[in-house]
Amino acid sequence: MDTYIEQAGLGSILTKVRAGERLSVEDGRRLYSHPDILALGYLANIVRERLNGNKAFFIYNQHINYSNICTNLCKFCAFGKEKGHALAYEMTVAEVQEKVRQRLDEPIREIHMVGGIHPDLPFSYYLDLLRGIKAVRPEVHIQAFTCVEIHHLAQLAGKSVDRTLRDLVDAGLGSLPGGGAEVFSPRIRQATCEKKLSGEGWLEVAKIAHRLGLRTNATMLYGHIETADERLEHLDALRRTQDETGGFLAFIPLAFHPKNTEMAEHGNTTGINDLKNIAVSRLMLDNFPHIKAYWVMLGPKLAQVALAFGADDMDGTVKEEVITHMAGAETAQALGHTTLIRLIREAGRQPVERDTLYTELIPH
Ligand code: V47
Repeated sequence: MDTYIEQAGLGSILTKVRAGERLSVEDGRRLYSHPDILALGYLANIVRERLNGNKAFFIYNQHINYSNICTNLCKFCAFGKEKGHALAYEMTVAEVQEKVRQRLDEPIREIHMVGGIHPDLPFSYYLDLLRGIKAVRPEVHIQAFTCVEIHHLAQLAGKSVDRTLRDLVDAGLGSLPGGGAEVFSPRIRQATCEKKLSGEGWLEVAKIAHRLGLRTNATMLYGHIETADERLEHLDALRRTQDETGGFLAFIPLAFHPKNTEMAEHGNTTGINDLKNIAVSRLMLDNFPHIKAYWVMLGPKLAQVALAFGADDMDGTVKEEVITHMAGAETAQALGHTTLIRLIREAGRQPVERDTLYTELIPH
C-alpha cells in the first residue's frame, strides 16, 4: 500500500501521518485536489484507527427543534422561517415535554435541541425548556443551542456569554452541538448568511464554553459556493482553537441539501465529495477526538462507507429530524439502533453505544 500511496504522489503526507506530524494547509490543498479517494481514505484511516481503533460509536438520541422562527434567514437553510410565515412554528415548554414523554419507554441518553434565532421569546423560555425536559427525564444529557443561539441568548438576557452559559448549565444544559459554524470565511458568510454571528464570534462562544468545562462540537457546511481553501481555513481555525482549549469533541462535515433553499440552483453533493470531506477533516483535525458521519445528511449507506474513510461515529437514532428534511433529505427521520449496529458491524467495525461525552456504555 505504501508504494501505491507514493505512486499517487502522497508519499510525503504518508510519512507525516505515520509520524503523527501535523499536516500543513498546503498538504490539505493537495489532499482536496487529489482524485484518488482510496488513497485519501487509506491515509485518513491511519489517523482514525490510531485514535479510535476499530470502534464505531453511536448514541441513542432524540432531536427536538423547539422553533423554526428565525431572524437570520440564511440562504442555505430551508428550516428557518420568518414569524408569521405559514410554516413557522414554536413549541410551548409543555409541548416539548410531551415529545420527551412520548419516548420515555426508549433508552434515550441525549436530547439534541436547536432552533432558529427567535425575535421575541424571552430568556426565561430557554431556561424553562431545559428545566422542563429535566423534570420529565432527569437523567438525560441535553445537548442544546448552537454557539449562534448562545450569543443571541446572551444579548436577550443582557448578560455576558459566560454568565448566560452558567445560567443555562444550572437549568440543565450539558453541552453544545456544533451547528451554526457553516464556513467561517467572511466571503461565504456575506454571500449566504450575512445576518449570522461571524466566524470569529462563533469561535469566541466555543472558547468561553470550553473554559467553563462545557464540551462542544463543530460543523462545516460544504458543497455550495465555498472553495477548498475556504474549507481549509475553517479547519485550520478549528484546529488552532482546539490547541488552545481542547474542548471540542466531534467534528461533523454537513453536506449541503439545496431543496427549498435560496441556493436551490446548486446540485446535491456527490459521494466522492462527501468522503473527501470526511477524510480531509480527519487528516487535518489531528486534535479532534472524533469525526462524525451524520447519516441523516450522507444517507446511511454512505455514512457506513465513511467508517473506512476517517469517520468513527454515526451519530444516533435521531428521531424526527427536521432541518435536513425541510431541505429535501430523502433519508428516514430515524434509524433503529439495531440498524445502526448492523451498518457498523457490516463495515467491519466494532459498534459501541456511547453517551454524549463518549463514555462507552454498551459494546454490541
Ligand atoms: O447549523 C442548515 C446546517 C446545521 C442546511 O453537533 C444545513 O453533533 C445541509 O449542526 N443542508 C444544524 N445542512 C445541524 C447540526 C448538527 C447535526 C447533527 C449533529 C450535530 C452535532 C450537529 O445544519 C445548521 C446548518 O449548518 N444546515 N441548512 C441544508 N440545507
